[in-house]
Amino acid sequence: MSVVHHNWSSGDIRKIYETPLLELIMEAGTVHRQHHTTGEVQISSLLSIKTGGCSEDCAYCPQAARYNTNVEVQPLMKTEDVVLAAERARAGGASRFCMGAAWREVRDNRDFDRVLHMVKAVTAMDMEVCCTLGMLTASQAKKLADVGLYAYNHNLDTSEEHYEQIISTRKYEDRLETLSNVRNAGITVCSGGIIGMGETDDDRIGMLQTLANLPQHPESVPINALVPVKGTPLGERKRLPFYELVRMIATARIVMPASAVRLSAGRLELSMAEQALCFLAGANSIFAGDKLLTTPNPEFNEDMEMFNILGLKPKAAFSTSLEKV
Ligand code: SAM
Ligand code: DTB
Ligand code: SF4
Repeated sequence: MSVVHHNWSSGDIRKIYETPLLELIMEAGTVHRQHHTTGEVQISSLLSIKTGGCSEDCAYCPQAARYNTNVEVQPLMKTEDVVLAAERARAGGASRFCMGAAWREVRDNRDFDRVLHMVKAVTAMDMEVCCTLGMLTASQAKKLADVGLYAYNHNLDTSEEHYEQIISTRKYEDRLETLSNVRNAGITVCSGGIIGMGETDDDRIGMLQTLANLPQHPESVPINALVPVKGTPLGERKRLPFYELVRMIATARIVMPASAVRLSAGRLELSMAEQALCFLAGANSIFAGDKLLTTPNPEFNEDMEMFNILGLKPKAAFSTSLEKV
């Protein structure tokens, strides 16, 4: 039985990461079966509640105001419309609903009050509600916890060393501080990253090491393949080779055995067989719906067909892994 621990050395993780691929997938699959119900994959739904016009300079992001992309700026949505979108998502089998805002940080203003109402309303629908709103203070995290927020997404995105090549308008420490504010408020943590941004294997290993050595593992670890968007500094990057994605998923599964590992952005380019390998390697969640935040995602019906063919069952809300972290 693999044990959840928090003192990973980079050498330990490198050894796992460098295991021959099929062997690695099998090892990750074994760990997965020890901690999770196999064949269950959570369907999460994403909604961009405030789009574009962001002041940050994240090199991958189509929503940064400074890059010339086709994203149309949209102000904060109305609560009723968010609830309608959550109802549609739930009817399609989603048990988690994630609301994203293109903000650098949360401000204590009327928009935040509206988000608190949205969280309350969707939580009352018995879904795991997740928000990703940028940096949070301890008191803002507490307000979100008080209205019942289940999870907060805040990605480390890459290693501390590579971070400044990707974002200059905030520091890695700022990210870690928000994660600790979220944890201390009693909200579950969702944090992962993006691969395919020109990082080295050491950067990937470093990011996993930081996540796996947090005092408590994030309950949820999204692994995104970069979606290159024209107009962003990373818009001309070549697509990430699939075998690097599956290697990253398998390594994340082994170092954080009880966490949900989410096969996130970048699924549009993957065949069903490739996604099946990701599920064997321990991925147990996808974002479904034909749009992520601003970029396309596979058609809902295609995903349902994949679930049927592979014999996957959508995971219910709030069911935890077989061993608590
Ligand atoms: N503004 C908030 C923040 O940055 O934390 C929340 C929204 S932001 C769009 C959420 C995450 O989406 C980012 O941390 C990044 O990991 C992911 N993301 C954004 N653009 C992406 C892209 N082109 N490809 C893959 N992932 C992307
Ligand atoms: C995460 O790690 N991936 C999701 C979610 N958390 C918020 C977002 C992916 C966004 C991809 C680019 C876009 O659609 O704008
Ligand atoms: Fe803004 Fe978030 Fe995009 Fe960075 S990733 S530019 S903070 S919306």
